[in-house]
Amino acid sequence: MERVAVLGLPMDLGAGRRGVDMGPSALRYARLLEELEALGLAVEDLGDVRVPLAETLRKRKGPYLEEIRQAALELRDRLRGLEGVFPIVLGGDHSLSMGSVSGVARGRIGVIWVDAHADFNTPETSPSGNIHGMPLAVLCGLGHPRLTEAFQAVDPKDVVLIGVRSLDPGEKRLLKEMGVRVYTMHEVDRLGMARIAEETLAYLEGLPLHVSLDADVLDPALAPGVGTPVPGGLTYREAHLLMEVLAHSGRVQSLDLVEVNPILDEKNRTAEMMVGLALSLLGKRIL
Ligand code: HAR
Ligand code: MN
Ligand code: MN
Ligand code: MN
Repeated sequence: MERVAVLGLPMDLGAGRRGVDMGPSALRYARLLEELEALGLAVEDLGDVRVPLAETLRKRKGPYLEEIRQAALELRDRLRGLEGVFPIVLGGDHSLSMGSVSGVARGRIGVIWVDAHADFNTPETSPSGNIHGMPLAVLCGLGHPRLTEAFQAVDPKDVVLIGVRSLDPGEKRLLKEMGVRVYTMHEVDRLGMARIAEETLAYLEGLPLHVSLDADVLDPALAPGVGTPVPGGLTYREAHLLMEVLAHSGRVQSLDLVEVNPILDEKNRTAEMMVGLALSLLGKRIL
């Protein structure tokens, strides 16, 4: 039986607004563990990685680089200790993925970053200064040295972005310079998700895969519980099809579910959507 380990990181220090620290609870409340078990998987909840509450840091202004670094390092080390299980990391803002990707990489790894944003800013290009807009750049070796020295983990050529529709000028330039493969919503419309999923698997041929799923890739009509909604996102079927095709490859070995903000959500719909997508990625089929 395939084994799954669930690990939360209730952190919102990297985001511009509060609330994604409650994401892990919302995802558990949406019956992630029970539904995975119903698929026949052996599931263990490893609890949450400790992270300071934003209120305890109030005297200082952000961006809380050291606190985020520390929490992501702890996540990295917890994941490094796991063997023979499929980890699902529950966020939390997307800066946690610096730790998840570094923690699951055992040598070369392909990263599929499914997001309305590219999260490819550096402190120089970021308009907001928010660290959750930077983790993919850090993983590719760009950004604050305190972060790149700890988390540089992937070759930009081993990264595929899907669902992108909001880029800052500086990160646009960096993505092109680094040769990252990007399927924007324009390509989703023109090519269709089936082709994008197949091309992604072919492009990352031979590599074990990590999927980092940001809730804001979904259309905000489906997933209103996010801090930075962008219109024109993935439909229910496009998102599920991507997960189903990736599942069929048998190569995905780990998953992040990030940026769910229950405060901004409607009756936990966004967490429920994310749980449904996780199930598809772990092999749930219609027939
Ligand atoms: N690009 C913007 C910035 O850097 C917003 C990106 C952060 N939002 C996210 N990440 N939810 O995917 O500030
Ligand atoms: Mn993101
Ligand atoms: Mn995003
Ligand atoms: Mn977001």
